[in-house]
Amino acid sequence: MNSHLKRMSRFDLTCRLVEQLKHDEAVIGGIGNSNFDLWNAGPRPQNFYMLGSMGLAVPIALGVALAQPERRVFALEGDGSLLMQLGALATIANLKPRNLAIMVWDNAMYQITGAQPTASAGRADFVAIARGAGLEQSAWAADEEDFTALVARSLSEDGPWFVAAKIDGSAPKGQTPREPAIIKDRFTRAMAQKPGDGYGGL
Ligand SMILES: Cc1ncc(C[n+]2csc(CCOP(=O)(O)OP(=O)(O)O)c2C)c(N)n1
Repeated sequence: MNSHLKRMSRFDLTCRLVEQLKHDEAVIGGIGNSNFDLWNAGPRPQNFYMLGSMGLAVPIALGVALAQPERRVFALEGDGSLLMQLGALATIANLKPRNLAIMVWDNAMYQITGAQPTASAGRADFVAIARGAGLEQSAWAADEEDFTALVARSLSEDGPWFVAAKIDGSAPKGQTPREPAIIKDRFTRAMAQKPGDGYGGL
């Protein structure tokens, strides 16, 4: 099991990811805390903030990765939200988008709606699930340094990647402004810019 893993801060890990981005990488933040901490790590037009439904960060990221194979794409998703859409992992394993990386924040609860326990508070192990779906490059981040190293690998080596991190119960400091039309417009305009000069992606 994974009880030995360090519980980390979602915001700290999100900052570690964002700091390693070069410019054009797309980052899709899942509903609630996942996209709030992505916003708090520093707004970028290449970020998409999912405001309404659980389970959509990974499918949206898959769509972007397939549409733009030259762009690196990250999905940041909470454990409860990933559980809503586990089938996406099997789809991704079969499609093998080499530019896609999935980061799962496992706090073992539906934190934002009142900390109800998720299946990973019991026996579910997300890395075992991802491997079983066919995602071979799947790993738990043991600590912050390990997470940083896994992000570096997911930026430089072919995916698809699946990285899960045990996180603590700290709440985001602020929330993403509730401006869905602006978020969509800004993101689609950013995606219309092809990865260009200085892009250190694929
Ligand atoms: C399809 C769907 N079901 C239920 C909700 C209500 N809801 C919004 S966020 C949330 C919990 C999200 O849990 P998780 O993804 O683990 O993130 P956390 O809050 O723990 O950061 C729930 C139940 C929703 N928005 N969409």
